[in-house]
Amino acid sequence: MSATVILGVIGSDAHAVGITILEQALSTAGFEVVNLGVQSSQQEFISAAQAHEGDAVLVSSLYGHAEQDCRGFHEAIEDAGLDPITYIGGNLAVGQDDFDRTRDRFREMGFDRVFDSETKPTEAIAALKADMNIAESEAERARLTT
Ligand code: B12
Repeated sequence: MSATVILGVIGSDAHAVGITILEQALSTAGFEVVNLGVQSSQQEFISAAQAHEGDAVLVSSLYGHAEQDCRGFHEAIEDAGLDPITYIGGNLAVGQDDFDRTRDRFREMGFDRVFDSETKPTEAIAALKADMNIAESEAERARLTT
């Protein structure tokens, strides 16, 4: 498997731990990971997706300003002639928001999947494999669900 995933924390957000864990888990699962790190702009995600032919773009946001930071992101991706799978995850709203509403909002903005801050890396990996039609062995499937 050689699917390439672009990963980063968008906007002015400096929370680094989640994407570090995600990077390690995705690499271990066999993905090529380009980790942009924290405080990455929309354009940095797009340039990396172009340069590395990214199959998926994973955006992380913890500090509550994801909606502002992601405004126009999917339009810019389309303008760049790209069509990657896009996920966003983390603490996406300020305070104790109703996550169903948050998910709907980010789905409307164009994200293929939206994950809350309780998401385990195994869930993201399983979703990527499903969306990329990457077959999992029975043993791997069992490992991912434990
Ligand atoms: C550590 C921490 C900090 C550290 C960050 C250090 C660093 N270098 O990373 C410091 C002290 C710098 C910090 C600063 C701030 N923080 Co802070 N921080 C935290 C804290 C305590 C833990 C975050 C963490 O590392 N979690 C551990 C990792 C493993 O989990 P995670 O990040 O959630 O990631 C997992 C999942 O969310 C998911 N995931 C994440 N992204 C993605 C993306 C995809 C695509 C997928 C599939 C999954 C996924 O997978 C990850 C692995 O399981 C949280 C509270 C909390 N308990 O979450 C607050 C918290 C995130 N911080 C918060 C705030 C408000 C701030 C500040 C604005 C505070 C301030 N007024 O200055 C600043 C922001 C600075 C900035 N520019 O970003 C708030 C956000 C509130 C909101 N969203 O409504 C929180 C929730 C605290 C709170 N309860 O109020 N913070």
